[in-house]
Amino acid sequence: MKRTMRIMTAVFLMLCFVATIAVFVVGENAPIRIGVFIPGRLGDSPPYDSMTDAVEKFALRNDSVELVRIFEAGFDQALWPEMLLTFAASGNYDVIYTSNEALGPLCVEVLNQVPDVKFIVNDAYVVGNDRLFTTFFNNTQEAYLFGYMMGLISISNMDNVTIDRTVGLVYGQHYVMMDDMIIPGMEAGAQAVDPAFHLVTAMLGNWYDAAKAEQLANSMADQGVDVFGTIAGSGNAGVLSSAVNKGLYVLWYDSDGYDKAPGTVVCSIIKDNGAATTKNLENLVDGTLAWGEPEILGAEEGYIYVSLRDARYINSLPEDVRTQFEEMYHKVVSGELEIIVPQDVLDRIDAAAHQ
Ligand code: RBF
Repeated sequence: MKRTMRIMTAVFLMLCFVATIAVFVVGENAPIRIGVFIPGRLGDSPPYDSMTDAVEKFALRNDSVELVRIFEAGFDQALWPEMLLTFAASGNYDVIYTSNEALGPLCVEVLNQVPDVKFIVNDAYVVGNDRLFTTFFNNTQEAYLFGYMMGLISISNMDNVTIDRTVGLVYGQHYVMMDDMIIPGMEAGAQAVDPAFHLVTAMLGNWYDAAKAEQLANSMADQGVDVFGTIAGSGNAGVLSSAVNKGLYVLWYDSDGYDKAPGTVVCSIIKDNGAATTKNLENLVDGTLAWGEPEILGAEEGYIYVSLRDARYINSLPEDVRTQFEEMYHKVVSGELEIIVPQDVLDRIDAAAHQ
């Protein structure tokens, strides 16, 4: 009898031990392993930098995720499909976080080949894949606010502005969001100040050549451009130096750029990639991320904004410019002036992932 009891106790203890190990190894407490795939380089690309910062911070304060690796794929886009496939197929990640419109279709291709991985992609829009979540921002709205501020500065009494109704944008490459949202949105914003405004654009052809970007900005200045936008990754530095040398102005797209060139960068229109990334990770951990159902975030939801109380903004711009801008800004934030993402644009971005 005593012996039977001892055997039963031993078996019971062993079962407890095995169960504990099992919970520890494969149980609910195993952290979600995250990989970050940067289609480009970190350091000068606002959407990638803010996304990565947010993932890093989230992983630091949250035991339920583990940031395994941040991989910079570099600027040769021909290599991205193979790099993304290898990254995903390594088996090291449960969820891969990445960004930009071109990555939506690339992730779908990888999902068809690698069964156990999921993707979250900022700045992309793909409907209906239950292992893919995309967050899209209302860039038409952001660009409209940007263009409106460009126009106001260009007709202001600030130093060195020209009489031409001309503002300029240097951008990295063609893609749907650039061609059908950012460029037309920016021009519409400037034309809301004065219909005579014209947005001069120049494509850099890559996301890194600052010397070429400077030349492009210089020749724009020769055409009467006095306010620049620059959406060119590491190329942005070239636009900045052109504007600094000529005493002209730059508005910063997506992130806080005032300190890059005080007095030259006179306004930053923020797109809060970091907040969106944090929210997505919270939903991932809670199990509430709406896989397959893209979301669109804009100024009404607080994801596109200008810090109106920032001393660097206040000190960089005359009061009348700020007053006029803020009137328009409040209309956009409150939804009184509705600037929506055209459905045909969304459909085209989505369609690229379903070919
Ligand atoms: N934006 C950057 O700031 N740096 C980049 O290296 C960069 N590479 C891009 C590559 C492709 C193929 C595409 C479609 C977009 C890229 N963007 C890049 C643009 C980015 O996704 C976003 O549209 C802009 O930064 C405006 O928010």
